[in-house]
Amino acid sequence: MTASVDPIQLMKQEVAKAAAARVHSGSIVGLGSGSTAALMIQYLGDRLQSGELKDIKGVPTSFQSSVLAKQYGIPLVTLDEIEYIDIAIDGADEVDPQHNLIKGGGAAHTREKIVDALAKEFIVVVDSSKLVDRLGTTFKLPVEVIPMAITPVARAIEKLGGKPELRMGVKKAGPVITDQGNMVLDVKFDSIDNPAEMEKTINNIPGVLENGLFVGLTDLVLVGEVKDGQPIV
Ligand code: ABF
Repeated sequence: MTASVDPIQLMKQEVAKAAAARVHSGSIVGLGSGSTAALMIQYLGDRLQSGELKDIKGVPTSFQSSVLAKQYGIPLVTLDEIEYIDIAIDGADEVDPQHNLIKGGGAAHTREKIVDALAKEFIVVVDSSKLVDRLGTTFKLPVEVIPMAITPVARAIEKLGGKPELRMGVKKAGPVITDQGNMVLDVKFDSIDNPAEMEKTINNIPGVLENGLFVGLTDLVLVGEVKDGQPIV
């Protein structure tokens, strides 16, 4: 009996492979988070192992991506040791027609934004379900908040028209805690008409560390889809 392979998983693999193929020897690479970026890290490791790719260094966007990089033999550097990042490859939760993003489904958007914004080339890897006409339609906006400020920040967000919910962890045993030791509010807005303005307005609330709107940062979006049971990029 042949085990059937999930076409969505196959498609993620194809997108991740296409992105990893764009990395050149000698590059400093921002290593994104999430399941698609995880596959990309694995393919970078494969290319290093086969000798096709040499001398790359990774800058992780999360604890998850640093663990994977170590597992697949990608040497890591910190931002204190480098002057620039050549290319960053990361996933997203929503992508609008201008290639603005909502990120943060994995609560890693603060580090992701630092790394992705420093890259000369920022490539986003998604499946076609992430493409939306307007940000905020299918996904709530993640906002990382310093714990002592969670209540005033939630009130300030309600005044902006948002409905914040504290993100809870597995089995709702407690709140999700980010790599920085903070909490996440997931905010439903009726619509995010001006993502650039919303990004700044939310980040201006005292106690907010970073929100998941990534505006004007994306250079290329690689989109995977499944057509007639076959994955394509
Ligand atoms: C990270 O992983 C996040 O910013 C985004 O929330 C998520 C996307 O994950 P996946 O590729 O698993 O859909 O990039």
